[in-house]
Amino acid sequence: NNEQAAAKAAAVNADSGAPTIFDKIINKEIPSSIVYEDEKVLAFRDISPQAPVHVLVIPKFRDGLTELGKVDARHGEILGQLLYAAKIVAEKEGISDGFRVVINSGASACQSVYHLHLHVLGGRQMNWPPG
Ligand code: IU
Repeated sequence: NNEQAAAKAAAVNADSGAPTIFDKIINKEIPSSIVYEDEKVLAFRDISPQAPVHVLVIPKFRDGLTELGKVDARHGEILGQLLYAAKIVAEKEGISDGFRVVINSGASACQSVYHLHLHVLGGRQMNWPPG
């Protein structure tokens, strides 16, 4: 089924430390629909949206930020900046009244790109529990 296929794909892509496609998006070598950008953070529309609004928020400098399960104390400031950027994105997208922020960390959470990212989802009723 879909869930198993996603889990398998995530496992295959498990963190190798290699650069990811997000570096190309940051460097604008690959076009993306940017929603918000500052010195340290980039937010762009997910290529495969799971809700009317589905934006990814990423650090511009990965610097060990491959997955949430591997960050350490020195990443505290950027982690806060990413979360704050998610709030700005929600405001810009007009979903401040209700939205969800998701971080998939590791293969069993179906992480597929090993450059830390927050999913900002909204524009429809979100359900609980997530899959
Ligand atoms: P995940 O949490 O690692 O599974 O999320 C990765 C997301 O990156 C996923 O929602 C993809 O649709 C999205 N994405 C993208 O927006 N552009 C790309 O070029 C690639 C993945 I590769």
